[in-house]
Amino acid sequence: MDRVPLERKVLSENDRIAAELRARFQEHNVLCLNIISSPGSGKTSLLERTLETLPRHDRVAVLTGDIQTENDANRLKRFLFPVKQITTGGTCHLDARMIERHLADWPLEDLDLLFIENVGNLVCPSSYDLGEAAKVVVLSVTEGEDKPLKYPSIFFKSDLMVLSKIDLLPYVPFDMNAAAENARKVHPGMEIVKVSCLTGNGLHEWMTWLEQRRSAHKSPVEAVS
Ligand SMILES: Nc1nc2c(ncn2[C@@H]2O[C@H](COP(=O)(O)OP(=O)(O)OP(=O)(O)O)[C@@H](O)[C@H]2O)c(=O)[nH]1
Ligand SMILES: [Mg+2]
Repeated sequence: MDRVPLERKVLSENDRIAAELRARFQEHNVLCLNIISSPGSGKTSLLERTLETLPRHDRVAVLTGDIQTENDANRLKRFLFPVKQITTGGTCHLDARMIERHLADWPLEDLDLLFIENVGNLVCPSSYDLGEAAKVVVLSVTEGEDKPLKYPSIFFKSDLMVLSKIDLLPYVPFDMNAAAENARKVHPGMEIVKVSCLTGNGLHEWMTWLEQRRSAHKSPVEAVS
């Protein structure tokens, strides 16, 4: 089969499984967020700071994807929430089948929030729907403010851009306003938070965004009670 029809077939099979996952997340009221960035932008660090802040009784879990190693899962397990590593063995993105397989022994009725940390890559993960309610793209200040223009797909598809490592701003030439402008050229009205996982600056804005998404996601009955 030619490459293009084959790719199309793979993506439509992925979309089918992702639609099933989305329906299951909705049925059980699980908010699923798919966190995407280039390697090393600070996805796991953001999750570490998030899990550290959330109350222990919160029904939160993480699936974290990498090509190799259990490193990220080991970092995140310290916070005592359920965490599983997905090692893709070479694939540059997670797909819906991997999520389905790794959720098989996690009853969704026990969860309210599922974070998926995608494989570090700004390109491939943007084509693979994982059934998430929203994608979140992380861009660190060491990567250059032009990245939303160079990799528009992921910025277009993400609800939120987390500008990370802002503690490094004194040391790198990075124009925050230009980065925001570029992101909003690709995705008008895109929400943006600026954080440092090192100093904790801006994490409050991220947690506020997260809590707003969580309460908007709850069923009307739950939200009232
Ligand atoms: N200065 C600074 N360093 C940070 C910050 N957040 C993360 N880092 C560092 O950046 C490096 C990569 O962070 P990770 O959290 O592992 O990044 P990641 O996106 O999960 O990386 P992959 O999963 O490999 O794609 C580590 O050395 C972190 O300590 C930050 O806010 N400020
Ligand atoms: Mg990571």
